[in-house]
Amino acid sequence: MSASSTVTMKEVDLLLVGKTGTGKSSVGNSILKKQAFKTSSSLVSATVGVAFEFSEYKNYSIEVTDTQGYGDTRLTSKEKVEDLCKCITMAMKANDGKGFHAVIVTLRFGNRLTDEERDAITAIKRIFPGVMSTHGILLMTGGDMFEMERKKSGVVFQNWVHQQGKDFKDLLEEFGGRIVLFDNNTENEAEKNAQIDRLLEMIDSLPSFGERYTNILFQAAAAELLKSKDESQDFIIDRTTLRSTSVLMDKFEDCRRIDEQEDGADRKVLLEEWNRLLWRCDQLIEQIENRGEREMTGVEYRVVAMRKTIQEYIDAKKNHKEEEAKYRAMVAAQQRLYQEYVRSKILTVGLIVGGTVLGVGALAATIALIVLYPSSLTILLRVARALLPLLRHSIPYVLTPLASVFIQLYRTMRQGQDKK
Ligand SMILES: Nc1nc2c(ncn2[C@@H]2O[C@H](COP(=O)(O)OP(=O)(O)OP(=O)(O)O)[C@@H](O)[C@H]2O)c(=O)[nH]1
Ligand SMILES: [Mg+2]
Repeated sequence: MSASSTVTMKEVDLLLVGKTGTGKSSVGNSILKKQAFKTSSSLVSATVGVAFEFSEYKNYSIEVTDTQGYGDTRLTSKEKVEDLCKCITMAMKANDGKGFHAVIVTLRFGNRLTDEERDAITAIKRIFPGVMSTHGILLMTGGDMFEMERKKSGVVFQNWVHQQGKDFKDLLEEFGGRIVLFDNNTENEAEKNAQIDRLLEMIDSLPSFGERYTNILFQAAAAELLKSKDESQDFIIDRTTLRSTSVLMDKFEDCRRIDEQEDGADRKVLLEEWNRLLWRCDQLIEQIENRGEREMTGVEYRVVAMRKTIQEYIDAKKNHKEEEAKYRAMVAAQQRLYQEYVRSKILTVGLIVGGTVLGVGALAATIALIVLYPSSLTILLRVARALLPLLRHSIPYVLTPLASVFIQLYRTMRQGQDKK
């Protein structure tokens, strides 16, 4: 187990509410850094009911609950408020009645604060008494549009906020002055992270000091949920598994993506990451198995399947390592042979050149001697005649080792050429 797997993750459960089309689902996707929720530019609410998803970001374990937008154009005014109440009750149930660390109300830059928006906020305040001051955050989407405006006017966001009318300022006051700008369309990774960081920083400094917002309504919803024990138990366990599975699957996809970018990936780090994932899968499977007799759900089967795939990846990596070691050894052997071949070639050339120089030198010296001292010819012939028997006897002793040296050299050269 590596050090990073022991880091305590800070849970942050967020509820997204607001008027239809203000960008709740897009904000959810930006916070989770994945396409978790369906978004649409249609006037009819794209999100129906509630949906939730999870992610891990830095040391935060984030859960986002996205809700159907307030102000669905298909509903009457009364129906809209009732609809929102129903939707938030569903969100509370989906959250196991634990409550939320922050309630994020979305507004859209460029949209006027309409009666519908005010209605929605009044309805939210009724459902969560006092929630805005302790847990509420206003989030303005359309950061890209604001940026275009800023380029023209030169007014930065905080100043723009102060320039707004009384209605807006009153609303902002209810949120303790907390407002954050989000550009859900940005492709800039640093900006994507910076806006999440700004939001998390704001959540960390809420006057609730990290306490979840739970009121009687939440508890009532939880009590209702827990009425039928078996059913609720299944729901709660599945949800916990779901949370971990969702995060693990994201990490699995990340690893797979990095793995495919063969060149950029640090093999050792990647193998560690795969092992860490395997460890987390094992933990999750242990949890599933420990809760006793109950058939596995589809999600749990996915965890088991994911574990198998991760193990296969790790095995493939290890095999790859062994193959790599074998290949390196083979390359080293070839290099050694090639060096021997080069050395033998140098030796051969040296011997031929040396022999030739010596031979030519000796011949030139003899000729010079005979020319300068003709009488030396007789002496030289005598010496040659005396040495002849000796030379005749020594030929096998000289030629045999010389021949074997040349044969050996020839063999080495052939081997070197074959290996090349
Ligand atoms: N330019 C721009 N468009 C955005 C931004 N955020 C969201 N949108 C667009 O606004 C439209 C509505 O976004 P959604 O996220 O579906 O809004 P929603 O509040 O979830 O809508 P409902 O589920 O219908 O209530 C989509 O076309 C988004 O692409 C943003 O920051 N900038
Ligand atoms: Mg939506």
